[in-house]
Amino acid sequence: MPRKLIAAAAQMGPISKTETRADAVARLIEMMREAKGRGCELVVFTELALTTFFPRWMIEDEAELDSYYEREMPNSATMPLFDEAKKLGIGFYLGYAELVVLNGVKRRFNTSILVNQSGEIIGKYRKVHLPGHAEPQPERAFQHLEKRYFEPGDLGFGVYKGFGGNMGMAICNDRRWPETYRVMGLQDVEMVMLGYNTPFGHVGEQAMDSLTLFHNHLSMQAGAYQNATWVVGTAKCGNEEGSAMGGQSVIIAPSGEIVAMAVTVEDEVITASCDLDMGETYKQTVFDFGGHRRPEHYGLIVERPEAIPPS
Ligand code: CDT
Repeated sequence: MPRKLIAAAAQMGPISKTETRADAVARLIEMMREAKGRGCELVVFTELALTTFFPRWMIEDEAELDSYYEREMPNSATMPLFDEAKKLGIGFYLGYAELVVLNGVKRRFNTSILVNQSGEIIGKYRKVHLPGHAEPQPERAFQHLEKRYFEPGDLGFGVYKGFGGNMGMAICNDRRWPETYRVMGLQDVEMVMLGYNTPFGHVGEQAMDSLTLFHNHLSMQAGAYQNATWVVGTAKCGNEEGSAMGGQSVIIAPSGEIVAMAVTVEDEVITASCDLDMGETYKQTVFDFGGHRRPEHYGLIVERPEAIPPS
């Protein structure tokens, strides 16, 4: 009996600076209902899904900066999303900016949670790979100040039991790093969920920037195939406050094949029926980790000789 999970990526078009949490949550709920209507048990929202992508600006006023973060989850603004999920019996991944006050010190994380079909949080992840800069770059039209506004996640890449399988989370820039998938692959992950906000031209090298959409898929397809896992990648995209961001949200099978892809840069739900057993075929053959991986020969943990012997 195959373990089928019907999953959705709920891509979001831009969220303007003036949109409230209630506005964003209403959009998420509408897409959640659409996903449920198509038989989904899980909907993957994007990174920082409740606000505009504020790291594009240098924000000096602390109260203004704080206004982009959630101090608790759920809270009064997001409770309608949790209530609707419970009513519909659908789970979700949600990205948001998290502010924790510990011993009077503010700690800021770029966070995602996994909520089950009963509306309970069953997993939490804090983004590890923070791109961009800590100081503004005057030559740039838009900043990317994630290094200023967040600290690296301290929860590791956990894998959670839920939705009939082993579920993992990552956030945006994490998707470019093989370690992200491998750490979860070594925990038998069967579906990696991630949201992203990827502005065009963010590197500042034309040759590389023209490959933004290619690199987006390349990294997720490679991560899926090499770790025999499903990957659901959900964009926030379109022209947000003058910054154009890539879309092409995808659902990728353990074969590395894209089985569903968004075609707009607006709110758009894509779905796929994901056989969670599919990865097992790969894990018993080409990616039999136990049989074929040789970490003891990778040279990382093996002592190197002090000096190369004379010839
Ligand atoms: N949000 C995020 O991590 N975006 C990065 C692009 C910006 S790098 C300056 C990404 O890897 O997609």
